[in-house]
Amino acid sequence: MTPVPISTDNGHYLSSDPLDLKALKLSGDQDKIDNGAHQVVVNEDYNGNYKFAAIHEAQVSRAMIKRYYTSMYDRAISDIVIIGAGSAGLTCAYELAKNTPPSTKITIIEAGVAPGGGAWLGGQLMSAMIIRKPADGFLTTLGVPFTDEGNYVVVKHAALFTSTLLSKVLSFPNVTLFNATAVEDLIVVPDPLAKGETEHSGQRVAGVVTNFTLVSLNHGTQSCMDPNTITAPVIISATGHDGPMGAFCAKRLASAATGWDKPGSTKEHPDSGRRHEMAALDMNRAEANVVNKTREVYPGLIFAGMEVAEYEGLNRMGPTFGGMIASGMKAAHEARKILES
Ligand code: 48N
Repeated sequence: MTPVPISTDNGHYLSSDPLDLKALKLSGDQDKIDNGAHQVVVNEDYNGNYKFAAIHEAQVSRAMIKRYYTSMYDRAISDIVIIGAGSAGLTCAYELAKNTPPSTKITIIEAGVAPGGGAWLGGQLMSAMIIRKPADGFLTTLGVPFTDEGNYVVVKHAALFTSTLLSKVLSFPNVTLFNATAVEDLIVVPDPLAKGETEHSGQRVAGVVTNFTLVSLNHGTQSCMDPNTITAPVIISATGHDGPMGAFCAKRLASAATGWDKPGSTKEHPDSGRRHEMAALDMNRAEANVVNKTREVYPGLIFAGMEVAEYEGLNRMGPTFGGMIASGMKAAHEARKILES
């Protein structure tokens, strides 16, 4: 094969192989590099001669950039946004993905690099996860093994539940997860037809304002780190009760959309008597109340999981997760009712 002269900064590089990666690099023939035109010689030899397929650094960067920003572009308008990838948010995502048309764009925004929230461990950093019946049915649906103790079941390690749920949720083609991404505000638009529980409706939550979490946590150090937006007719906020941004929408709704006192005040709302702090632990009251109070509390905004306890001032339940699963389920059903109305 006649050598292919490639002009370079310091003279010519002659290569007789047009698929020679160095030649392609020097020629800057990026398309050829990107589509792997160069030779793929691999050797899975663990005796000192292991060979990976050759690659150009640009291929790695472009493979990530293309997918991530295509997703961001595509999900700028979503059908459902779920804020928080903890046990409630992930259960909700699973239930929605399973029961809505595959074209439904379900977008999960998770502030942590690692999704999963508080469900990687049981209580007090102990590993077993306790789930009270009848929420154990969801474990059977997922195929998570457990020990039956009569009125409750035990998953040997909470990470077994969380990792299984995560893998199932991310396997749905219409579910997109943006982790290390925080919701740092809500989009609230006037909507004269919106009727809600508070006298301040006539507005609708119509989307979320996002930023990379590290940016959201550092607004005080830099100015103008402007965020991104994702619009959707239904937002499900399952941001838990602790962590740097826990109970995000409960606090935001209290401070911005309804003019209530700052969250954490014990002053009760004049109409609904709600407080914005979680009450003391009581497993038997807490789990059923969180489930029963999971609903659209503001036009376009559904609370799920411990954020319900924060918003309603309910008891907390400590390290038992059946309420999170059932709340996630109920939030999914509430969201479908809105979408189908
Ligand atoms: O696990 P969490 O914190 O929240 P839930 O409601 O899914 O489950 C709560 C459960 O783990 C308990 O707290 C148990 C039952 N204990 C109760 C008790 O009495 O102590 O997941 C929330 C997720 C986390 O991964 C956060 O990183 C994320 O939400 N998050 C956010 N993501 C995006 N934007 C935000 N602003 C934001 N805030 C929190």
